[in-house]
Amino acid sequence: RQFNVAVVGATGAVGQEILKVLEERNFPVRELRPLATARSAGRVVYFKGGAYTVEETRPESFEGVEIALFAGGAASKEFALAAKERGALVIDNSSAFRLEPDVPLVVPEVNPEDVKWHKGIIANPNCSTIIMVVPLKPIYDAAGIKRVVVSTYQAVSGAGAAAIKELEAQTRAVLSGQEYPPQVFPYQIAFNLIPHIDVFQELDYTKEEWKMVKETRKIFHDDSLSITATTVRVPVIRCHSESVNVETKEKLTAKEAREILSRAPGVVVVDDPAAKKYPMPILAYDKDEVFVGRIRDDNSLDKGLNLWVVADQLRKGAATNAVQIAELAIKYSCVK
Ligand code: 11C
Repeated sequence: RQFNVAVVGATGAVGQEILKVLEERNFPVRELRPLATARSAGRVVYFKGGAYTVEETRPESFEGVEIALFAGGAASKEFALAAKERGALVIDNSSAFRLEPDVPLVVPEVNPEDVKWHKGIIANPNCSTIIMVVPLKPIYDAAGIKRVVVSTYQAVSGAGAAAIKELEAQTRAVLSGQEYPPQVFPYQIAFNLIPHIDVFQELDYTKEEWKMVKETRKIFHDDSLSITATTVRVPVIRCHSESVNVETKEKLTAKEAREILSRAPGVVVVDDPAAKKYPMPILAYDKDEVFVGRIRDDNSLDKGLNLWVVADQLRKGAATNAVQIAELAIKYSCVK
């Protein structure tokens, strides 16, 4: 069976990646409908050798659409329900529906079965959450998890295509001694770090930090999981990195964790300090796997591990995870 597929936000950083992933995985597309805001309508995108003119997203755009992949942003709140009402299965990469009780929040390596109870919308988690939970899952299953302390090093492309331009242009400007006032970020990002992603909320944590806490609990169906996060923007174009400290319920040595992780789906262990092998953004670029290294026993805890995790957040953190969800929905026969 083939499907009529809409991609909403097709010209953005995530939308472009969705088109690429659909093509690479030979997703069964009968008809492709690339959609975007009025500002981007008329632009041309490419899929399987064909050129497609992007149309402005309207409620009627979803007539006959069976799967609607929303890249994220304001379009989800505006059009996801219109797509759902017209019978499309919405796979949504925005934060609009992730914590709604009747919307599954899915990472296929962690909670694939949750796809089965969807009521028209399945949410794709935040990129930093996805990248963390893929390697946490095998540890959770082997030893239980009591607490996670995570600090992120997030690439500018997480904030969209305009943010990439800002880092590139600002880096050139700073190197030539010129001013380049920040537009996307609150401060200069070139040659800097900004410990502030999304808006500040309760207890002075940012929304990005709360996403990592609340989404992880929902994906694991475990409200007892203690998680605390600090999320930081770094001057890297693509691929998020995370320092993850895990306190397990049962003892799991670094050696055991390395073995378990090297067999885990979606994970590649790169961990050979003597040979200077560890994950880095330049290694994870354009890859679908989550790379894990620097796996160590926590010297300060009896049952603790340290991990260094890197993944291409536009792929596994967004586009690939969304397309994998669509593939699962087809496999479980839950697309109308
Ligand atoms: C960032 N994680 O890197 C954000 C982008 O909730 O899907 C994704 C925001 C989201 O800025």
